[in-house]
Amino acid sequence: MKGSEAIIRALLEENVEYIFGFPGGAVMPIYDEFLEFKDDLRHILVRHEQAAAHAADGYAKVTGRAGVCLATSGPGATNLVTGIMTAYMDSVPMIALAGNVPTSLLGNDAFQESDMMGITMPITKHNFQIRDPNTIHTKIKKAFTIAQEGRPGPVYIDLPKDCQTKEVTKETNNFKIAGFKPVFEGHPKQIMKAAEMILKAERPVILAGGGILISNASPELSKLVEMLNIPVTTTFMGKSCFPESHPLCLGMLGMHGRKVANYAIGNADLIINLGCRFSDRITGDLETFASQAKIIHVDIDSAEIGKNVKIDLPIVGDAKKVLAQLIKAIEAKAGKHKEWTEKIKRFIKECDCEIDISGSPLDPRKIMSEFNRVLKKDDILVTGTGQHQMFAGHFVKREKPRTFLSSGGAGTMGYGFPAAMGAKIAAPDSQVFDIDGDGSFAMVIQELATCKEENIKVVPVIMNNAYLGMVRQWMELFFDKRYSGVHLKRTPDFAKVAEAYSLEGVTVERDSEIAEAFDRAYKADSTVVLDVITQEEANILPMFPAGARNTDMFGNCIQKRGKLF
Ligand SMILES: Cc1ncc(C[n+]2csc(CCOP(=O)(O)OP(=O)(O)O)c2C)c(N)n1
Ligand SMILES: [Mg+2]
Repeated sequence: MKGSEAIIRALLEENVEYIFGFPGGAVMPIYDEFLEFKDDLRHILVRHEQAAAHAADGYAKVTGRAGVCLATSGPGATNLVTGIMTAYMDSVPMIALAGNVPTSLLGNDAFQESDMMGITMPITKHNFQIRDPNTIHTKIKKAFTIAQEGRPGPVYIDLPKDCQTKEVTKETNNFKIAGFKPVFEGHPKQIMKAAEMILKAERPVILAGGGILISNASPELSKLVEMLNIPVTTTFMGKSCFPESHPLCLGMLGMHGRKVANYAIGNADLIINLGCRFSDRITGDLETFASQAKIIHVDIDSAEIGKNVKIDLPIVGDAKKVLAQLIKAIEAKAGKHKEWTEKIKRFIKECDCEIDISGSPLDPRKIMSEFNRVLKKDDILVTGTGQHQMFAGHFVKREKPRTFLSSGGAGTMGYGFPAAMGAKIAAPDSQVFDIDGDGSFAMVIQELATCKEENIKVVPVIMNNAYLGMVRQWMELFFDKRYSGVHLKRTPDFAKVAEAYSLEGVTVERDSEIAEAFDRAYKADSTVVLDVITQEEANILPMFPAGARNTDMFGNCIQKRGKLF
């Protein structure tokens, strides 16, 4: 068997069903082999390699299994880089494969050679170069283990062309990975201490991060909340891990979060962090962050504990396992914190403000209200990066894990549309919406061809404010409204572009047109682009400036700076 066949067989052994890719000289043996395996492995031809990586990311976020993408060497491989980095920042399991020049030419600046091992080193969990076809099976298996186990992340595999064409003669089979031993169970002593701290606390808050989604710990989280009556705030990456209609759900915290979430964190006496890495977008000023609280931090990656915030009780382990241990340790002790919980519940209600706001041009919140009307529990909402992303994080309610996907750590414009394609492949029975910006969508607009030709139905809803809105907002607020390089001026006409790809495009300008357009898109069999013309200079508020205190939120519902309620 040739190396190219061994590569595909190794992928099949890992139950890979889809591969998002774009061909070229250095991967032609693999593309040739696809023809032999077309019933087992579906190759989805994207129109830019970055989209292949984002699609693999979207697929992985929905399934919890590694998404796979493939590119040729040199420019094909470097086009994957943004997608790999995006996955790395959000701990997404991914296998990124790319061809390379034959081993005899490595390091010679041969045609389309790029040092992807060097380039991907800081943006992958690990990378492999396969120089000997006998190691293909072993290295691919190890790559999947590393990508998926413990804290997940992308693994890059470099495939020099001769390892694809040479015969596999004697496969190696040492699958042990030296030094790789994720810890899943929390230390029993730490669990007991945590249980004591939780039962003693008067104003506890659970801070649930993306780790809850990754470890599928939502049922355990709900159980603990029911037992103890503790309010829950989720990070942007944790959105959907706890039902947002729950009376104890505070919603998202942080810079663009809900004021009740920031209030609760600022006034808590105990924070139970489950799988969240205390990013600067949630902490703001570290000196004053959660200044009244003791902090328990549960994380599978010990390197995250104490990295940004001083911790009182660290627990290294998998969120699901640790939650189960905590539940056992606490048993059915009656829920206390009544005074705190009742107060927080009142504030939560106050925070659920009216967002079905009529008027022309359209208020962005009107679109969020429409999403809350249209989206069913299993439907998936993916976003681009910018104001629209934060509007969605703040206002759209999600109830089921893995139904809200976005690029949190990297904030990658262009993530939404291709990630939505990957999500749709992973969950064909769900409707997949991509709430996107006019700037973000334009970066990956060519993927309309992929949707058309591969029969992938997603609904991009472009919040067309004619601006790189988030940057414009910062210029308005922090640079004396000196707008520079942010006006996109409504070019192109997105509905017409959709038509050029033989897809339906609808421009929405008035309140009265929204519901019909959404319903039409919902019912359609193929991709429909909704170009929603919104107010040009609407801001996503309240917010706190970078590095400020959580309680320094301003704007919108906040009457007096520094006083949230
Ligand atoms: C690839 C990339 N380039 C630049 C940025 C910086 N940036 C963050 S938000 C933003 C504006 C996004 O504009 P748009 O997609 O129209 O969304 P809006 O904010 O208007 O909703 C920019 C330029 C980024 N996050 N990603
Ligand atoms: Mg915009």
